[in-house]
Amino acid sequence: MGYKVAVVGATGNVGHVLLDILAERAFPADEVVALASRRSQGKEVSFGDKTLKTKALETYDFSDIDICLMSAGGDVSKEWAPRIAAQGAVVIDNSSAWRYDQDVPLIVPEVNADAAAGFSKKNIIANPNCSTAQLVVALKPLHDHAGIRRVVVSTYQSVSGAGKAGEDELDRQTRAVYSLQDAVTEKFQKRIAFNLIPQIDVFMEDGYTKEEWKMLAETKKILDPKIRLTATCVRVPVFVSHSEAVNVEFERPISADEAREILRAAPGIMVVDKREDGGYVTPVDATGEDATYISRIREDATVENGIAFWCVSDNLRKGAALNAVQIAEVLVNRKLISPKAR
Ligand code: 11C
Repeated sequence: MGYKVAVVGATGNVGHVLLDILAERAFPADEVVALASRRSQGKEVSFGDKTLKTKALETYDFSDIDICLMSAGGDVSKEWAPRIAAQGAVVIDNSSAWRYDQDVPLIVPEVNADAAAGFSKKNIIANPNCSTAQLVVALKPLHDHAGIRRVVVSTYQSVSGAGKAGEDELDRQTRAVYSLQDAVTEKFQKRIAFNLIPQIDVFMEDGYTKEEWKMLAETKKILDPKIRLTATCVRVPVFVSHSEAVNVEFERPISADEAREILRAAPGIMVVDKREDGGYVTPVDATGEDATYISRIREDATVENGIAFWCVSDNLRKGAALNAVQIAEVLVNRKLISPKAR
C-alpha cells in the first residue's frame, strides 16, 4: 500500500513544481491531493499526465493523509501545520515559520538526513530557505574534509524567490522599459528590470536583512553551529535559479584541486569548472535541473586555507520543492513512517 500525500499551496510557484517532482520521481503515493485556499478551490493543476482539481485547505479532513507538503507562506503554515500534524500527517513545511523551532528538524538530505528522525516531537519538518539549501550542499563535503572556520557569501537571487508576483513584476517592468512606459514597482523595493536590489526580506536591527540572517541561522542549524558566516543577499533580474559567490576559510589546508575532487564526488553536486570562456554554469543552465552546480573553484590567497567558488541551483527545485520531496523520501526509505490503514 502506498502513501496519501497532500500538497498545500498547489496553485503557487513551488506547488506546481512539488507536483511535477512527485510525479517525475514516482513517489510511492496511492493518491495525491492538491489543496489551496478557498478562493482557488476548483482550479485545475497538473500532476504527471493527470489533472487534479484543487480542494479547499480550510474544509479538508487530513485524518487519512500520511505526508503533507506545505508551500503556502509563513502565516498559513503557522496556523495550519500544527492542526494538520495533530491529525497524524507529517508536515514538511517550506516556509520559515518552523525552521528555528528546536523541536522541528531542518533538513537538507545530503547534509543531515539523520536529523529527520526527530520529526515526531511536533510531526513537522522544515525545509530551508532556497539560498541556504544550495550553499550547505556545497559546504558539507568541504567541511567534512577541512573544517570550515568562516564563510563569506554574496547571493544573486532570482525573482521567482519572491513568488509568481516577483516573476510578473520583472516581466511587466521589462516590457514597460522597452516600450518607454513607466516601470511601476509593486512587489520589490525598487525597480528590478535592468537593475539589482541589495535587499531581500526586511531589515534587522544590526543592518543585515532577514534573508542574510536566515543563511547564517540555517547553516548553523543544518551543518554546524560553530561556522561563522556573513552574507549579502541581492535580488537580480533573473527569472529562475539563485547564484552565489562563496569564499570559505578552512581550519586545515585544502587546495583547489582537492576541493574540486571532493565536490565532484559529493551527492547532489555537479562540478562544471573548465577555466575557459563559458566553462561555468549560469542560472539559465541550472533552471529545471536538480543538481547544485559548482564552478570557478580556486584558491583564495587572501586568507589562510581559503577557497572561493561559484554555486548555482534552481531555487524552485533544490531550493524548495525537490528538497521537500527528498525529505519525504528519507521518511519513507528509512521506514520512519508507514502508510495509515485506510
Ligand atoms: C527569496 N529566498 O529568494 C527567498 C524566498 O524563507 O523560504 C524564500 C523565503 C523563505 O526571496
